[in-house]
Amino acid sequence: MTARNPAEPVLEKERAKTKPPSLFNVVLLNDDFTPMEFVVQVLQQFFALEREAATRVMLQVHTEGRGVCGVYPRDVAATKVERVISYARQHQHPLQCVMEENGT
Ligand code: TYC
Repeated sequence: MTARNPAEPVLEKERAKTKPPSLFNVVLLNDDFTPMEFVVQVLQQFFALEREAATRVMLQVHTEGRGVCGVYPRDVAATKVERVISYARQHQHPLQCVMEENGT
């Protein structure tokens, strides 16, 4: 290797500082009390799912304990979680909804 000329400036590659914004899964959790029909309506109303898709997600949550309702940027996901929980509480149901970073 030839030694570099110490009089010559060294230009180092700058690290990219901007990552694409993270996406978040909005996840519905199972419980023993919220009626299935209420969950289906929540999935239709807040996640724009057709009745069939909403029923599939509801049944997945019911049997497996949790299910992804949708994938959104951070702010949108946080608002969905807030609205779903607030709506469920207004109707006296313990339905739980959380967001988690989507690794992919
Ligand atoms: N396990 C509830 C029942 O048997 C139904 C349910 C499904 C509740 C999905 C919450 O996120 C949920 N009535």
